[in-house]
Amino acid sequence: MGGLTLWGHRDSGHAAKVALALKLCGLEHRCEVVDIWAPRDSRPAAFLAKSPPGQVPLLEMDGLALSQSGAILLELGTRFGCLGGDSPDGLRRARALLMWEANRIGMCLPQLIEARRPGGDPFPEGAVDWLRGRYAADAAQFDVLLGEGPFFHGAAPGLGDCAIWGYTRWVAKADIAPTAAMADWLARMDALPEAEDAAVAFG
Ligand SMILES: N[C@@H](CCC(=O)N[C@@H](CS)C(=O)NCC(=O)O)C(=O)O
Repeated sequence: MGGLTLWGHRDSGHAAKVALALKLCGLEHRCEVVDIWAPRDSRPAAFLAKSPPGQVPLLEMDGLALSQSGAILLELGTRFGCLGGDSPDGLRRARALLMWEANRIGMCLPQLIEARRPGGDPFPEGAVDWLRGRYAADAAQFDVLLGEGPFFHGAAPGLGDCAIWGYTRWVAKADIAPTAAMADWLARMDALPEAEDAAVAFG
């Protein structure tokens, strides 16, 4: 089947990053839901055939099955010349922000959210305190990286904004306070009609 198909789930901030990028780039696509809380073997065979780890997001494009949210964002930006992918400087900025997000915010916040999920596996003693301490460092770095803004890529949102939005929009679910700069940036992001759409892309 041609066109773009994004497999995701409403609880996946990683899938939301890609949904937002697709919308901001104005790319027609369809969304398919995978129940990430169901056993892996029960997920659709068509999905598992293309995503051996059985994880979302997975983007089908031109016969390719693309995984890893950051890699998908870079593919979209460069292939379609959008969200900073259209210039060497924009792409350099995107790469740095995506690596930072994956190592910091994108590691810490999903785990803090998971630690509070009713029915989730308990975390080892001390793990949540360690994650909260790590988040404090992430939040300070967030403010420095955002700088004068208004977006991480300057006047308009780019690939880095999509990546960082995926989980920072759920700081309350992690029982964490945003910095003032983060709260202002989140308000700007959430005011984008594309972000409103991406937030409900999987129901
Ligand atoms: N590093 C991956 C993370 C992918 C990931 O952890 N996906 C989760 C949802 S956020 C998932 O599919 N979980 C179900 C499972 O692992 O079985 C990315 O950036 O795309």
